[in-house]
Amino acid sequence: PGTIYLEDYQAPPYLINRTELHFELGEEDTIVTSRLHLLRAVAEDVPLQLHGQELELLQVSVDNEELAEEAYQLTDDGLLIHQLPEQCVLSCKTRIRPQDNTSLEGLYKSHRMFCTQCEAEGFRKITYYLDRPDVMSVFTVSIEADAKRYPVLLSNGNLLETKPLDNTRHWVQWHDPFPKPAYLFALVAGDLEHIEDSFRTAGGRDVTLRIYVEPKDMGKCDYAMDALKRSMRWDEEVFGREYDLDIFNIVAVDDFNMGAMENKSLNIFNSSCVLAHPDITTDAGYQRIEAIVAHEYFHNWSGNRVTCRDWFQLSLKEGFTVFRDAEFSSDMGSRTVKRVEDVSMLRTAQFAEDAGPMAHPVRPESYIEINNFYTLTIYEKGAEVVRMIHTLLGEENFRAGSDLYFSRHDGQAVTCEDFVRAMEDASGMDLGQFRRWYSQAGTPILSVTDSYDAESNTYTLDVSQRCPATPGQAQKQPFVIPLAMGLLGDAGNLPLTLAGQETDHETEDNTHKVLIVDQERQQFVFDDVRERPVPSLLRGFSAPVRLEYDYDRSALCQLMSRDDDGFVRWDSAQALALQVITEVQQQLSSGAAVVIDPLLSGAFVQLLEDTSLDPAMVAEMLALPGESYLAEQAGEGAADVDLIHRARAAVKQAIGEAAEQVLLARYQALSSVDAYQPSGDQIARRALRNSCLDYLACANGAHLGLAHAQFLSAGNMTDRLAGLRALAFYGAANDWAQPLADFYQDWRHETLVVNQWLQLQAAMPDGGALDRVRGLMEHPDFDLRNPNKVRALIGGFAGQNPVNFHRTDGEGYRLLADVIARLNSINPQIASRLLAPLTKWRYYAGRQDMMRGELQRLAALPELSPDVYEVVTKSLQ
Ligand code: HT7
Ligand code: ZN
Repeated sequence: PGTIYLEDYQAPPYLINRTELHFELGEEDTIVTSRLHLLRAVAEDVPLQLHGQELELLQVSVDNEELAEEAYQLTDDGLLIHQLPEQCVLSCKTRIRPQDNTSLEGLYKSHRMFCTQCEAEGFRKITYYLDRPDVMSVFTVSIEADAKRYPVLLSNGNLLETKPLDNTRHWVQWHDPFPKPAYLFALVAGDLEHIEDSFRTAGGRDVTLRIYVEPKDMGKCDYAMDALKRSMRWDEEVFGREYDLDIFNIVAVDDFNMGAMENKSLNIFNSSCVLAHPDITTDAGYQRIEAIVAHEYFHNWSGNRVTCRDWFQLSLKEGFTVFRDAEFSSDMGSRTVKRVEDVSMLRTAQFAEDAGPMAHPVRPESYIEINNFYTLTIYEKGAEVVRMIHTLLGEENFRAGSDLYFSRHDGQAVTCEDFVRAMEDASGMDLGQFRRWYSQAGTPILSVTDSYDAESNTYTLDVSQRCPATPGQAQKQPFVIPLAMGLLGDAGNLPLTLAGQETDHETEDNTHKVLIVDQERQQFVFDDVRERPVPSLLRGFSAPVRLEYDYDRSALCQLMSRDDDGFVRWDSAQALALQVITEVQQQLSSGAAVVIDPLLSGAFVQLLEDTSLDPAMVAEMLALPGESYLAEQAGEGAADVDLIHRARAAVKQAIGEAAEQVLLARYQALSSVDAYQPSGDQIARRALRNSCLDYLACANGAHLGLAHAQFLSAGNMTDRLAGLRALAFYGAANDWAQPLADFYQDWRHETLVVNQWLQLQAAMPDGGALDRVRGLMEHPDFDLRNPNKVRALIGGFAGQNPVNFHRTDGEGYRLLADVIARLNSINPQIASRLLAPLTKWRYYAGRQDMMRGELQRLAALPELSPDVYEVVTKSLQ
């Protein structure tokens, strides 16, 4: 497969002003007839190269005249047509087989339902087209199908007409007045039911809202509907964005490659990201649904009204929309907790991506398969880049920039550069050097040292930045890094006066500053500092960088308990735990006696004793850094999975023992008899209670009884699963075998719960995990063609069970590679995503050859999909 380069971008030679599609849905095949209203956009007569994949061409005509065979050519990736008039209607009739489409791209069947997924390049599997985001067209779509099997026929925009055809079939027509690229096209046909609600926009438009599901799921739509209405109101209030059509539909589908898709007015969702009920959905599940419903809705402006010129600009819509959905979630719940969750994920997974073989800038310069670039870098780091612009410009200027971006580019397909320019133009700020965040890959390292002069009362921060080399980028230029900070003194945060700068008495908060680090080395001197402070650095995680500052443990404890910034309090707890776990690793590997610093358990006891603190925040602070994060922190060639596991478990056990009384007290006090609500307050209480249970069960087998009792009596899925997980992680087989079997019996009719059951068993650290996973692959509820099941069982094993995935006999790697080899032809997108844990081979001491060996085995397979080929070959370089 070939590489595509950003620098080769050329505007399309033809436009498609209008697109008419007709679908004849059948049980054997589907016939698609297109009428494309073409206009040549260049002076000279160039042939038209339409994209097309896995299509059977039945007929092609221009202005109603069937084309002779020599007038066109079928090529490897589409249809080439010579000598077209400057303006014409090109019509193609093609046959496709959605029933056989296991890639879940284009038109496919999920159970008895037809549905589409066109982003990024799936439309070309439906008909011949200019399948690129800068070709925007007004779509009119008619669908005919058997009326009994498919009573509901949906597409984008407004329903124009519906009529019965003969005694078994019916016909509908939809029209979307907004020009859109093909990747936003959608079609759904099935025997679906829906709930309905309405929303009045700020401008007075009444919008009908519907959520379509299979009849069995009708009781699980209400939460998503409420989340949708909250999102619509929030986008009006915070970004001034109103919905623009009279109808907004969501459809839930069981077989889906990702979370959801923002097709214009017809969002299609993975059922796991929309269906909710207290019996089957955990608190985390509810929060995820709210965030994803919001994310897809927000795309109506950031993605649909203003879209991407080409796929190198993907972060233009994804980074901005993730930033928007994170702001929404922060406003709906706790801002600090949301920030902590996002940063924790970014530092564990995106930093690893940035340090690995697939590292790429937020705006990549080349790719082989675009599906491989729906990454944490594009989404999460892209959102961090937008967040930094927000920090640099301030709330008001940022909103002005966003307004200008939307008004200037409404109806256009644009670039990241256009976004940054709108921000500059609205604020008057120069973001010239800041643009490097879009073009340079890798995570910058911000190194800070300090000194205090008690005579002159000056405190100096020496800051330097560097960024490791990434594939194709050996040298990096300095980034613009907003470094939010404060100084902690004995009685709290100190007032800040930067030498040479007037003190701004106007600002309410003179204990917080954002320093702009834009050179390799810089010095910041603070005057009038009356005591040696502890620096509170990178507040709110103001930039996606690795911070190096040599904190001693007592400084970390001070920040943890007293700093004004919630993120720094959490981060200090993480840093303290990291230091202690690393020390225990060293003790274990040298054979020295294991001594676990009581400072950590003491600090955690203090946190637990303080009932004035937000329980959700306490739960976050008690969460020890995960094993993947610890491996990432160890660095290349230095991660010893077994040692990490043992050290982390020992520290956890020590905390559980030292804090036993307060853990028990809080566990009891936080119990609730209230009816389940996914409210912030209840979620926070359950989070802390289950974190207490986790420590207790880890520390002392006697507390497994608590876990078992909770499992049996829980009135909601969060508590039930937390009880089961504690038994499964800390008990012996006779503690968990029966509860796991009972759980399956109770919930086997709920696919989404069965997936949780698969995932839990895949992640259990006991020595039987590999055989159990192999066994579960044969379970009637496992299906290699369903991405949710593959993610739960195989993804759960490779991503959440480090000790078993990294078995010394290499069997864990073999299992993963075997599955990838099978999925390569079934669903290349999922196959390629599953590869991620193998690509991290450089980290793992003593395992590198085995991991590479599996990658080499995959590389040698015949007929490797471009998706898998790209990741495997780049990982082996
Ligand atoms: N814009 C969408 C990205 C996407 C996708 C979604 C579902 C299936 C396959 C997909 N390929 C790309 C989802 C989003 O970011 O909102
Ligand atoms: Zn998105």
